[in-house]
Amino acid sequence: MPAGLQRRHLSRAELQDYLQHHAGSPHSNAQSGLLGMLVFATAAVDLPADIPVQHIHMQVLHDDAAAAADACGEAWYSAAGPMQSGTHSLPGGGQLHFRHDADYVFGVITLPETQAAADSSTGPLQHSTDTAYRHLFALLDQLGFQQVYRLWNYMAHINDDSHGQERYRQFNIGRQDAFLACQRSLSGSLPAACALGTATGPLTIAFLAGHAPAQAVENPRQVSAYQYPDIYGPRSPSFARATLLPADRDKPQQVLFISGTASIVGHHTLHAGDVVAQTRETLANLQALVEQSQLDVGPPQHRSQPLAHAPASFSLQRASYRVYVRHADDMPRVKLVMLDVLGAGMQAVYLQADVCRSDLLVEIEATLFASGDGAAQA
Ligand code: 3EB
Repeated sequence: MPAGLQRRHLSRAELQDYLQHHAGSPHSNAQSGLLGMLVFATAAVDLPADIPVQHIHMQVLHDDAAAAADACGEAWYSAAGPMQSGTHSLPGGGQLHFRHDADYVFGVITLPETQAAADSSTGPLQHSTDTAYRHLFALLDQLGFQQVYRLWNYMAHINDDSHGQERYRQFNIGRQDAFLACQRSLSGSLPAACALGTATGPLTIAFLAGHAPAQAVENPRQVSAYQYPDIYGPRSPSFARATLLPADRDKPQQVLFISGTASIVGHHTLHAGDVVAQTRETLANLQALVEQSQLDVGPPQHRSQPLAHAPASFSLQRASYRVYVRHADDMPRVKLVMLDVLGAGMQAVYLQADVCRSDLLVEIEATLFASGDGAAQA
């Protein structure tokens, strides 16, 4: 296996095969390099005993409606020696599963929203989010992995109101409180992230962290999310538009983790009600981010200029995309734009999800490896 971090798309057949062989039993080969997985499926999933799996209750969308009841996933691998797994019980019936080698840690927190806050005006989602993030940061401190590259946040009914506040805004308050309590930066150097709504399921947060310093990348077309004005909620979202994991001697590839990206320019939603125009605007944002990441590579004194001999470059054509579509019926139109802009070779998975502003119809996230071998496609 090549050095460094690897990502692999898992088809429904590969997922079933994997889960059948490993459900409930310890992973047969502790050296296989598997850090953990994300699984998108509306059906129940038999979780393996010692591999962290984030199960997201979302419908996978196809052009062909007959291919309903589907599932897919994404697996993360590293090759830096023996793996170790662990599980912590969290208050309120939650769990934190993690697995790491010498270089990277992947983990999944699942926390039912049953926990009552001491202050009864605070909703359970805000309280659970705060609890989840505090435990996440405590684990990273304990294991000594200080660089968080990517966070995946999923919660039910993201656009519903409760306790006088939209649930996504409650999530943002809980997240920011935990960042503050754990002395984490609220601007500049933040992890890439996504935050999506499901129809059902507990709050679930997956994370990928490591030792190698990553660089946060912001989008020149957008106000940084952590600087959003308070018309979008009393606390701004704590994430960077992307993170860049530079190449080094042991890890010859750069990796670009692009956060959930939508039809937002400045801080405004553009093209309300027009899913095709929103998809095109989102792809323009992704293009701007990839260009910005090339400027951000290299020693600080060169950062305002593209590197003359950057080791490799990212290509939107070779990225792996996850496309969250609010209305399942919109999927074929969104896919046509993706094909039109990116070409027939593009790799994307489409899911039905609620996006965190009710006027957003689509959100796209992407992972890019600067050379071909890190982005093995199934
Ligand atoms: C946006 O640009 C769209 O709260 O972690 C995208 C990615 C979005 C991450 C988060 C939210 C988050 O504001 C929403």
